[in-house]
Amino acid sequence: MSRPAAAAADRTHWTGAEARAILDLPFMELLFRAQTVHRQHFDPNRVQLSRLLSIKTGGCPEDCGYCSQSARHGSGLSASKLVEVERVIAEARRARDAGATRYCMGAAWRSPKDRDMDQVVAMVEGVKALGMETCMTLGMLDAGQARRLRDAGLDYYNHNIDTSERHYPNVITTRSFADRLDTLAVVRDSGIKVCSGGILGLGEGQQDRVDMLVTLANLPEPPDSVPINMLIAIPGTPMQDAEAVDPIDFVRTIALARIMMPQSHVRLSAGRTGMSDEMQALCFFAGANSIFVGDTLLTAGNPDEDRDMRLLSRLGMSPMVAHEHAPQDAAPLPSAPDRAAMPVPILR
Ligand code: SAM
Ligand code: DTB
Ligand code: SF4
Repeated sequence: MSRPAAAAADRTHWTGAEARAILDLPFMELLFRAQTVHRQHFDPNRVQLSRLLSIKTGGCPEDCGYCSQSARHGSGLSASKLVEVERVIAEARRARDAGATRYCMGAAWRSPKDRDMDQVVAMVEGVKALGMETCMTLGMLDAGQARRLRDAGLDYYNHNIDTSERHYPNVITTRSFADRLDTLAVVRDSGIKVCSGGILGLGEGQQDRVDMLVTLANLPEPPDSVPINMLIAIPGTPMQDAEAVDPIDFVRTIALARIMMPQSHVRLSAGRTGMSDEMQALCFFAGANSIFVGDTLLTAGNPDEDRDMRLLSRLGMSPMVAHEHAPQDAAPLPSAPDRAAMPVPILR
């Protein structure tokens, strides 16, 4: 590969072979290129903090092989009802006061029912009024539902493609890869920003990881946010015994995502409890610039706040402010000695 990183960053159409050649570069070369691209678009010392809340847990009719919330698997999770709007807003306020700038609400649905839309819209309006960025992940959407969410002020909609088109049927059979792309088009066309990524550790090969990123990067517009999850193997699901991902391969995939989608927030998403601090630091160096904070994701665990804040402080990294997207949006960074004395945000 002789193409300089900057030229690679300008690509809007990728082939699997081109992307694979980058993934397979010597590790130091790959990370140097990813960090170079990262610095052209973001402040490398800033990380975006999102908080997740499950607004409707369990009992999902879909069969996603990794998920604790599918009614078709034996994870033992019981189903609960849609959470009250007031509780969601109170939780979001606590998250905001503790430093999170984006609030992501997830429901274990194939798609929202029209009867649930008023409640969901009220959640978006309420969280938005707190000054936070809002994100929802509710399954498949139709155009009318997307319009309602947009009109309520929803900033992002998360809908993952999860893996490559080739590997997808080995993981999910109740909705197709094309269904996922259709929902992404509905979201994009409505004007809501797209958050879409996938999971590593579903038994896929390296080329599946590459092809998943090729699909995302070649969308009419790359997603604004790209969550890269490491499988949390849930007992009772078909993926309970899946082979763990090699940490170096995980970091390589983050670097490739950064190079292929230079302007997107790449989120080091589920699975951080299984990562060392050093692995997470490498992921940040490879271009990850967003994490979920708080000790619970939707149903599974996440590192506790103290560990995360210690890690960010040790790395001299500080949280982005809401709606911060580019280096010019960032407040000036404190100098190194000041950074040592920097207050660590308390996340509850
Ligand atoms: N039901 C909605 C949907 O699937 O579109 C929204 C919630 S779903 C839990 C959101 C995403 O979380 C999934 O697409 C998947 O990528 C990720 N996820 C779910 N379970 C996971 C697990 N055990 N490990 C890693 N990521 C997971
Ligand atoms: C995403 O890609 N990861 C988040 C968010 N989007 C909604 C969800 C992770 C879920 C991890 C498993 C659980 O908590 O049940
Ligand atoms: Fe349902 Fe979403 Fe879990 Fe799939 S990932 S089973 S759609 S909650």
